Amino acid sequence: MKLKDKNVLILGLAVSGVSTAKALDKLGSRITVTDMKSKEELKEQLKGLKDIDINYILGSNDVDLGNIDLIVKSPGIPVDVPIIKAALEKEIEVITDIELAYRITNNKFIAITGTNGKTTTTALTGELLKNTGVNCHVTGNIGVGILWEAVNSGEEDIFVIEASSFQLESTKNFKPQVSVITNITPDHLNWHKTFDNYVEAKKKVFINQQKGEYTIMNYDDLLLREIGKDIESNLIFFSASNKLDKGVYVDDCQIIINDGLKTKRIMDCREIKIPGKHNLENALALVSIGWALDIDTEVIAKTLKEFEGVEHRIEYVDSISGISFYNDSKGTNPDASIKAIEALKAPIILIAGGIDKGTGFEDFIESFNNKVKALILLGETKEKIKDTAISKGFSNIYIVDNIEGAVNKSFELAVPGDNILLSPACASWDMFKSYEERGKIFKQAVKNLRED
Ligand code: UMA
Repeated sequence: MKLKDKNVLILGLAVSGVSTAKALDKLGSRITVTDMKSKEELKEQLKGLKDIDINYILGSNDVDLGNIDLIVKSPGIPVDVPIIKAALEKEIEVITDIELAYRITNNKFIAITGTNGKTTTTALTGELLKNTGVNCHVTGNIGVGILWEAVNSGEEDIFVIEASSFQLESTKNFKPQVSVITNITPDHLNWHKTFDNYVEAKKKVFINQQKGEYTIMNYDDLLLREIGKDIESNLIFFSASNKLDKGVYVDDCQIIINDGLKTKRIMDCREIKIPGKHNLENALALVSIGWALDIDTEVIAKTLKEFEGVEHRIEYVDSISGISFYNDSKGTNPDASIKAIEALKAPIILIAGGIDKGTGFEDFIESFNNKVKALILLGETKEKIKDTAISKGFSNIYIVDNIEGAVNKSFELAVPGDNILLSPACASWDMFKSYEERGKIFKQAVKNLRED
């Protein structure tokens, strides 16, 4: 795609916007940047772009679209904001950064999406490729924004993308060599409006794929099993609970690849370092990716034996007076937090709450299943979660103002042998810049507790 001298509008100047601006500058575009935030609020971002010639419209998204050829929107901006509606009326194309990265490179893309497990599976895939000696970029919904990496990549590099539903929603030609959907449960309903819209966005990860490309999906997710019926590319199912006639599955704790004619044992699943059933599913997704890419199965097994997990995902932090702390700030929806509760031993003191994404908390509370002995709540959803918990008969609940208060309260309630788990079941944006910031503040609070 030719971008030299094109008038490109970057909508949103946060992580993705900065990366997009630097990349478009390198490609010779004429850049306009708009963000609702003021110059003062965007001080840091502007500092990083000071050497680039950019026409800024800050403090509102009130842009004259007259000469704009293309809009690259930040993933978090919903598609129904006035400026996007106006652009679409004028038939100006609106895309996200992963679509543009796909258009400007000839590299191989592996795109991983799903409600949960996508960060871990993406990180695992990055490790797998590194272990085979391939130069890869682990990016997308994680990291510094894909476009700056795209304009600085080598021809043979592989892009391993954690693709969010927000990013996928505004793709058109995007076609990875390998796509993965780990699972789909309700999330981001405040943004997508309906579960169907959310599912449709996720499906865009494979929608352009054809024979010769691979789509990998979780057979144990009934919705994905159904979606798999209409797929044109090579479909690989993986399953933690069912023996498959063709696919990747577990039999008597052994991970098996069945190509339809013969089976091959890959490893004992007890050798996987990262804990929990959900991580077994992530491991099976990885084995499927390795199979699709024809990677030596010993390298796949080695990767799973060595990988220690990602920061903020059921991350062990410390143990003080026999009480262990786990940071699962990446538990940004009920399903993710249910998996964290399942993965840890009882008794658990759970810290939860954050922004309201429109999902219910019934299943989340039901998953406590006598494992959670106390619930500490903060953030926008604290009352909503509290009401749901009480309606389900769970009443040992404490409301706090911030993470430090939550850590102190949980420690006060704990006895040796307890696990204190931050797994909010909600996104962080009501109180923090990101789940990473929330997790780091949690870890700092635990550190302060130790020092006290
Ligand atoms: N803005 C406007 N007009 C609007 C709305 C917002 O100008 O109408 C501006 C805001 O003032 C802000 C910018 O747009 O400055 C926000 O853009 P953004 O929300 O897309 O944030 P980025 O920092 O660019 O981060 C995005 C992803 N964020 C979201 O999708 C919400 C990051 O994923 C991603 O790492 C980054 O791009 C790099 O690609 C984070 C995330 O939380 C981790 N993702 C969600 C999740 O995992 O659940 C999907």
